[in-house]
Amino acid sequence: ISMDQETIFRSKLPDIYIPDHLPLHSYCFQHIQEFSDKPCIIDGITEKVYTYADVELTSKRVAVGLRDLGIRKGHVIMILLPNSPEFAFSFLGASYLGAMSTTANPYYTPAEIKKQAMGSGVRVIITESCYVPKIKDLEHNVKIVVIDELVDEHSTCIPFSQLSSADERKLPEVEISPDDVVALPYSSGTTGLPKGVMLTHEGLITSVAQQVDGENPNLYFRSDDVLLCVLPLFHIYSLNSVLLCGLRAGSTILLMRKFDLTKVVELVGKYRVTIAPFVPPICIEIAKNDMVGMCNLLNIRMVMSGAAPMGKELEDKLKEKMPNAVLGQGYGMTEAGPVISMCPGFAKHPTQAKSGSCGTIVRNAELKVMDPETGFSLGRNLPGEICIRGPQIMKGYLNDPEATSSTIDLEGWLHTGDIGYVDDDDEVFIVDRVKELIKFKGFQVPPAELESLLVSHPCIADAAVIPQKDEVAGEVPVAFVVKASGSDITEDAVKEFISKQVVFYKRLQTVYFVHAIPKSPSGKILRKDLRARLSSF
Ligand code: AYL
Repeated sequence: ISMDQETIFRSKLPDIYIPDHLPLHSYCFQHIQEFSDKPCIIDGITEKVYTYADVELTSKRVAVGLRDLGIRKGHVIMILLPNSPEFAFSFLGASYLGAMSTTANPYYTPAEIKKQAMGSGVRVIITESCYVPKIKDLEHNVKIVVIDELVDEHSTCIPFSQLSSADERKLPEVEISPDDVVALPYSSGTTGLPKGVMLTHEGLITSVAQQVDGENPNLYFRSDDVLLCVLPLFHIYSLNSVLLCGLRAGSTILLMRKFDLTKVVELVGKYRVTIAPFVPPICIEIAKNDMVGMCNLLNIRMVMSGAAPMGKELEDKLKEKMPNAVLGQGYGMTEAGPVISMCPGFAKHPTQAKSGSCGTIVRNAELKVMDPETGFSLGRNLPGEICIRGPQIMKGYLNDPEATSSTIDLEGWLHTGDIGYVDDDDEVFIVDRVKELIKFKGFQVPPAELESLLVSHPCIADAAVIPQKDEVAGEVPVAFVVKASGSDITEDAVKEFISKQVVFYKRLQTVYFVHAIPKSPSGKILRKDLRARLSSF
């Protein structure tokens, strides 16, 4: 392959200085003197307000508290929480120690939590008492901290207040290198089961800086902005683009536990929310709801959508409804650090983006579009696999060098498994996905996980899971199943077998019984054939 044929796309905005030598918490609080008495986190339920000074101090105390529980540099804690101030304190507390946080959905089933906890070697789980029954059998290996203090007297759980009341003066000096891992979200990437994605201090600082730093930030958050944090912090979109970017910019972060349009309207009015990071299904709900219009959402100046595709039609419809706001998309992938491109309309000196576009590539990074057939890079307007390179991408998958090397090539390009193109105005458009991943409302549904559960059933000989388009969720998983000989298992039995073992959004929508799963000579499921079959039904 001749190198001079490579077409590499870069941001039109100049590269910026990034203080990537700092630990992540120091970077987030670097300018704290400018806003230490300002509200940093508001709990939308309790209405409790934490200033920047409060958040920094409590995070340090939690660091000391975690250390008292035995957490040291390189150790892993699991944050199994809905959006709550304790989520932020725990994440930052672990960072102070040079420890890592793996974040998980509290709605996960015991089996899903266990896989992630064991796989990442978790020592402490921070959760709410209602989720303790799900993790009871991990108790020999992990310490359980609960944030709501409803601990009964026989409980071995540790109240969070024990951590948050520790003496911050005992915070140890920890030597943290930019290459140390600080966050360990789980993602299935382009293939297989969920894996620990190693995001380092340098990587996350770079990603946040690519968004909110510099003379002309691509994502212009100001210290007088109020960010609505309704997307779950256990997912990298909210953790990075809302919490970490918000902290760096000195904005106020308003926490909500779950999406409820009435409550959103109430809080947006009450706290004068200016920035609303959403996913497409939320945009659909707002666009469709006749009760909610611009008068309810008047202060919002920026509506962000990401984590799943948003079509031009939906974008146009929502723009009509919220003429005061700039509406645009971010595009990313957990492994990419996560942000790859961002709407230029969000910049301090904005430029217009087209409806349906995912914005332009972030600064201090390189993007190429690779022809999946030939491996050559493609020029403008030609769709191929989006590849991204830069210091923000993951260090690799935890304990999985093979999956790492099939995702990041020898030249440092991370292959996203997304098909897209860059147009004449440098805007990125995603048109298809070649990887296995299914996205239900932006949540990951890894087909390999469901397939391995399916074939573990004695009545199932073989199985394949693929996405089916869905108007509300974007995509839902459906299964093709080959019955074991002599078995008369029903569709409902298969569905129930799965739903008992997985979080709600991984449940099978439909089961199609077939005689064989189409496979390549090497045994790989021919998902394209199945997708074609699905669209012919
Ligand atoms: P993961 N349009 C189309 N597909 C998208 C988009 C988008 N705007 N964003 C993400 N995807 C798909 O790891 C795409 O297939 O991270 C991508 O490879 O759960 C996959 O979702 C990655 O899924 C932001 C904005 C983070 C977005 C993100 C990405 C988080 C999703 C921060 O500000």
